[in-house]
Amino acid sequence: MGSLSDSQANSFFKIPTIKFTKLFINGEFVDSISGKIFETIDPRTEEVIAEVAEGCKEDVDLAVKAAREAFDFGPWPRMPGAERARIMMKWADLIEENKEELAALDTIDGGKLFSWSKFVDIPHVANLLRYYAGAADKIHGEVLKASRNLHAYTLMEPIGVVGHIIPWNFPTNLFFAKVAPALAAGCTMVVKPAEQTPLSALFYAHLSKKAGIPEGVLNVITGFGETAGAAICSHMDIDSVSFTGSTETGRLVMEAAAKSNLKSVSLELGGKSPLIIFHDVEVDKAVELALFGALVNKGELCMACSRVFVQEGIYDEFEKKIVEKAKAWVIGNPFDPKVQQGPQCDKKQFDKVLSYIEHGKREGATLLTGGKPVGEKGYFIEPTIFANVKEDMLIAQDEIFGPVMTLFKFKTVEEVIKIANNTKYGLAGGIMTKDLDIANTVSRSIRAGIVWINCYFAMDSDVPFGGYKMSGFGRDYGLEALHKYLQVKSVVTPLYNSPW
Ligand code: TXE
Repeated sequence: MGSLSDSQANSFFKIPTIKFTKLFINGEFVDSISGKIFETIDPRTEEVIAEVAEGCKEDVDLAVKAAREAFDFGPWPRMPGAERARIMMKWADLIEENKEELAALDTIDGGKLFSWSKFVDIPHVANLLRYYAGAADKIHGEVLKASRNLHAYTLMEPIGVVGHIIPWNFPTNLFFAKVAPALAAGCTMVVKPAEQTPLSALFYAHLSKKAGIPEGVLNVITGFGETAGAAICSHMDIDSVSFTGSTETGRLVMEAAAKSNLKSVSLELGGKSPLIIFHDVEVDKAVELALFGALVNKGELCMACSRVFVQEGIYDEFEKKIVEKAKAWVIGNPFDPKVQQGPQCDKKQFDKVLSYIEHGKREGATLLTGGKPVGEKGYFIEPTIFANVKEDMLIAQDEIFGPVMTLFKFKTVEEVIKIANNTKYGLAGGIMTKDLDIANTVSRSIRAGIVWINCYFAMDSDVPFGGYKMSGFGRDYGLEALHKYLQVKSVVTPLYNSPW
């Protein structure tokens, strides 16, 4: 149990006492077997928020055992879909009832804007639960018109025990992007939140019990990637792993799956997404959208438009206006409703972003604004914009994952498509134009899992999301995600008087 010191409390919000810091296994909060704990740090202040149980391989084994029992013998996979839906809906209601406290946990743990967590993320995940609850009693196969006098049909069955590995940039959204469809499918699961942001996942586990999710169905193991995360990926009794994180770790996840029981894997990895702005748009609108797409969640967003391409006719005006706006961007305490950008999630990310900024300067890109840390304490970084960026520079190729935008000037449609696709990633892309033909041509040409036209980062429960190329494979959201947690069984019987 931990609580925030007075220095961490602030005038905008009374920060709640941290109630849940233990592992959640088989419906109970328990210490880790080793008794080990780790500290979770407030990125606003660099102070310790709480000590959290550190789960390792042995704890993962226990959690998987509980999930396996619940899958093989428990009620969850066997219950009518409508009953699973009822419980999921109840969970959604409980989440909304506790939205202030939950939002505060993500803000102190990860530096997210409190208002965004409270008014965007939490209502969104409650609706995501309801969306998948609505699907839980509509999971069915097909009757097949088989030849050779056979009657054949398919059953859609839950894939089994699943492992979910969650990153720290969207601890709430990504928890439910994985847990909600898996629950609807009838799976049981072990979730490992990121070590930087373990607190809200434990609160969600508590509410899941209150909602009536049976013991063993949802287990949460807080801990580190190299131990608890790796144990999930190589576990012989986990049937599928859904991972969101870095491309490097994604490789390790796949490797561990291949070397253990060939569990199925889905990976949602990094990005270096382009936003392409054509000269027929209103410049002020384009500036707003580009800043939003690049700086939302302090740039800790896998689909951030970290590369912005502007057509030459409006480039100069765009550059001038975006620099003015970026300079006026409000950085500070994420509980303050006026603040637009809180701290980076942790010291590692803070250092990573600053080192890319230094690299960009050394590579010869022009630093138009930003580039420096803000304040004495906490992991705050100025919104940073580089111009005169060459497409092969590191800052144009690597995922920086911070408030850093690279700006490019282009002339033709053909030219911009080529440069926009010159990346190993393929997560998202954006286009701004009033020209329908251009919008349709460019959206088909961008090699990415989602393309936004005249908007950016517009997510919806029903819209699948995931990567092309080294941004991964498999989709979260939409009915696509439900299918990750299902497998097809074909059932075949002979017809009367057939040769069988
Ligand atoms: O990621 P990791 P990190 C990108 C972003 C960021 C970089 C590094 O560019 O700067 O990755 O972040 C767990 N087996 N993204 O180091 O390591 C880990 O505990 C199993 C993009 O934090 O991928 C955490 O729960 N699991 C991204 C999760 O993986 C392991 C979001 C993510 O951590 C593991 C986050 C292992 N061997 C980072 N090692 C996005 N796509 O949104 C670590 N983990």
